[in-house]
Amino acid sequence: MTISLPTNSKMLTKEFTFGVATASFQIEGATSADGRLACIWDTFCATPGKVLNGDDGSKACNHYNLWQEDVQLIKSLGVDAYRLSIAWPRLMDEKGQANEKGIEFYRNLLKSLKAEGLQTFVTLYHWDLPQYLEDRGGWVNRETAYRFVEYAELATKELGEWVDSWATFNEPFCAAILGYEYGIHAPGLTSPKYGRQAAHHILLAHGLALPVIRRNSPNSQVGIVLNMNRTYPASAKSEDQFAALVRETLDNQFFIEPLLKAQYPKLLEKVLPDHLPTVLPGDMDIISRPIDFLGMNFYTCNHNEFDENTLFKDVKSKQQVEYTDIGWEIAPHAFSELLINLNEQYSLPPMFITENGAACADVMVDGEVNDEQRVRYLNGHINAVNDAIEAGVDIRGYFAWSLMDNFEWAEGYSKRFGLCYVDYDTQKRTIKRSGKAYKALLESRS
Ligand code: IFM
Repeated sequence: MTISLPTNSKMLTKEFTFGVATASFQIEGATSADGRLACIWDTFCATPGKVLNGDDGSKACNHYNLWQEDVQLIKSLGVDAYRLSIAWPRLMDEKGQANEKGIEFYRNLLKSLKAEGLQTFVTLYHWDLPQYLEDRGGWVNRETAYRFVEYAELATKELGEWVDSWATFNEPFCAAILGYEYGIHAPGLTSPKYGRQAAHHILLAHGLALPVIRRNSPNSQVGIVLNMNRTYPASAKSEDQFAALVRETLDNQFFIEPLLKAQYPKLLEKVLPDHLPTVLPGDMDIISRPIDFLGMNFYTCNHNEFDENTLFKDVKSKQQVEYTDIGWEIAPHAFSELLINLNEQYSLPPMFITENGAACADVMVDGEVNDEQRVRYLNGHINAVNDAIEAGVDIRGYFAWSLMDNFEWAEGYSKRFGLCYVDYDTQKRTIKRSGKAYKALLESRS
């Protein structure tokens, strides 16, 4: 099994960027080194019952110390670009003063990536909010948006020279809704009112930071990364169709509509008015400021039926389908469909697929990991991107999630998403069969 594209695919030309992605908390470890402050995920991990096996980020992949080796690993995969995130709690102290040691770490990393000829895609916020800000209300507190702008100011002033592309946020849905509404991610709060208000403040922070980033880093592209799933009605019944519509509205449209149409979905006013945040005059103009690109993370699809109390409820597909090790259905057709639908509904900026990948039950045998399911997953989804491009969607790049196995949030280290296997005892990295297949695809480009 290989990963291959039609020979005339636009994805095989120099204009298309292929990369691998990671995030700070998931790989860095060294959570108390060099003045790094505590973040909400340190606290969440330390709270019994929140993260599987009581795992935490203190060691992770020890990337903070092994970054030079990791740059060589990235290079050896033959990719064009590396997507990483910066840990806010490494960069500044509680008073907003710069932490030179933290800045130095990212400066060295970025310079080394550039020296290797790699494009750098950097996310400012991939969920590691400093704990002292959560103690003041976190993203439910509007003030946090202004603190984010100060952080963005510092990060882009100090590091902008080596960054090709800045994303303000990774997956506002997860940061706000999983963290403040469903309570399964840090900080673990459980109210729709909190979740939607947190989402609004994250989007506001994004819009407020845009001119600051552009001023400090005029040669970089600036955008934001959303995650989306396609939700199908469990049956042809109109109530199930309604359920799927509400679910997509809450998960997808709630985030893309403010960015591209300066409004929250009208449907919510009718069916879930308590899911609408408090919006101050001028907020929607700030949130909808133009962006250079929209990042899209995609993994799976949902099937929903109507539920009297919650309006929608997840059910399993009635078809014969395949799941990954994290229980997510493999549905590449949903990926191309989602992208094509969005292109019809919105005037999209250039798009990058900033994450896509599979958690598999990988085993190391005689020094090799034969992750055949992940190879098939990547082949299906990369071809789904190609289908969307053929249908007219302007997609400029694709990043596999992830460079290497890492801390998978509430699942701890139990789920492996990497193209490279990490032995957490020895910190040895081994390129899996999927990593080799990805490399072979990239080498096949003219
Ligand atoms: O590991 C995460 C990542 O941090 C954000 N997007 C989804 C991935 C897989 O769950």
